[in-house]
Amino acid sequence: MAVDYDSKQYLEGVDKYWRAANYLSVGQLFLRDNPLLDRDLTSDDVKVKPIGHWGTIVSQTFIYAHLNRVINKYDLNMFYIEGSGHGGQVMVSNSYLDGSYSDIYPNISQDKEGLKKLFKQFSFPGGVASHAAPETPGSIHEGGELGYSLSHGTGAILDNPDVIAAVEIGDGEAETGPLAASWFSDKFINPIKDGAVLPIINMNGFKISNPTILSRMTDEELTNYFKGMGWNPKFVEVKDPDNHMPVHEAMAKTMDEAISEIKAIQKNARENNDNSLPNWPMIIFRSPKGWTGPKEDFDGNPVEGSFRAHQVPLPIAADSMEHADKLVSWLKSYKPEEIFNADGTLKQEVRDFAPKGDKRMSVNPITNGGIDPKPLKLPDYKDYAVKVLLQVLLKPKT
Ligand SMILES: Cc1ncc(C[n+]2csc(CCOP(=O)(O)OP(=O)(O)O)c2C)c(N)n1
Repeated sequence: MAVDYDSKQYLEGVDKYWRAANYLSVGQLFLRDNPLLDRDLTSDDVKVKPIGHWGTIVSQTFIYAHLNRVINKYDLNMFYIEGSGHGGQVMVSNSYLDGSYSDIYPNISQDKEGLKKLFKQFSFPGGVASHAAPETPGSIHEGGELGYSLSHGTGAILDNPDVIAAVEIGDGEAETGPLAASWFSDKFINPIKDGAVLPIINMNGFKISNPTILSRMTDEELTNYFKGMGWNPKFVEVKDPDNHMPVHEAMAKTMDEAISEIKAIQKNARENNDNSLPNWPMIIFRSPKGWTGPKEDFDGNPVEGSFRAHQVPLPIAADSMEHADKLVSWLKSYKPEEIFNADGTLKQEVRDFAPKGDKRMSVNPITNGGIDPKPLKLPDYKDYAVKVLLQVLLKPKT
């Protein structure tokens, strides 16, 4: 039966996948045991020192789930770049959901024991980095030093006409010199022989503790700014943080438009041998920092939609369990009973939603040495040895 990728039912599947990625991401931040919360949470279940980032996560998992939808709908060859690389859980959670994480690291199995290890290893001594790191499936971009996401995405699609780089860019990252300059990377993209980049600004309003410049600009100002640099911005906004379906509908429609525009640009260029520079689509996604997380801290200060969401948003740890019930209710808000079977395996419909094989962004060949990897053409370094030194060393003793 043909799948209707625009139906309410399909978008509910996108929502479930998104909730699954969010559950895994919060679990990685705080837990070292009891991954399914099937018994009361004790201090032995919680990390001694949770370290990592929260604020960027949920907007990115939302983007990622919708990229999976368009990969499925249009059979795209796409990979993901996480500009705000510090949300390391995003790519780990998504590659666990699509199965590639367990393929690559079989000890992180698709069951309760694997979930426990997945959670424990994150940002933990001897475990995995809290940034998108070289060991993260699908990662070609570390992100620790903000600013290079768009250049890396553009570099990877040159001479790869079928590939789309979906590049998530933080509005804080967008203030770095390298990122601000890299909007002009579109001038190097030949629509006939290169692929495409789809920049998606994760506009959550904050760069750690300060508001961002882009978030203070109106839609009209942003449109003029980006149009001038050769882009065609489209806006998606979370108007009510607790009402998710309208945002799914808006993002699905906007992603469809963006993919149609990329396809139309490439079709025209390739059929008419037209290598003139088009305005490529991009998406500006406004959402609260720390979306779906705790609304307030224990002193009543706002967390969701504020700078307080940037890193670990609640002071819960093995030796600080007083408010641990807040962590449990936060995790349960993602409805884990709809995501996991009792043994910790993923429900079939969650598995089914993920793209298959190399269509998974976590194992796109681009992110693993390239589509057609060839050794670098390097000169023989010995030809460049400093001869004067050699003469001294080789000079026979008299
Ligand atoms: C070049 C550089 N400058 C500063 C930092 C420190 N830093 C880490 S995260 C961050 C804020 C990033 O904000 P944004 O890109 O909007 O990401 P998000 O809000 O999604 O976390 C900053 C300034 C950095 N990592 N790299």
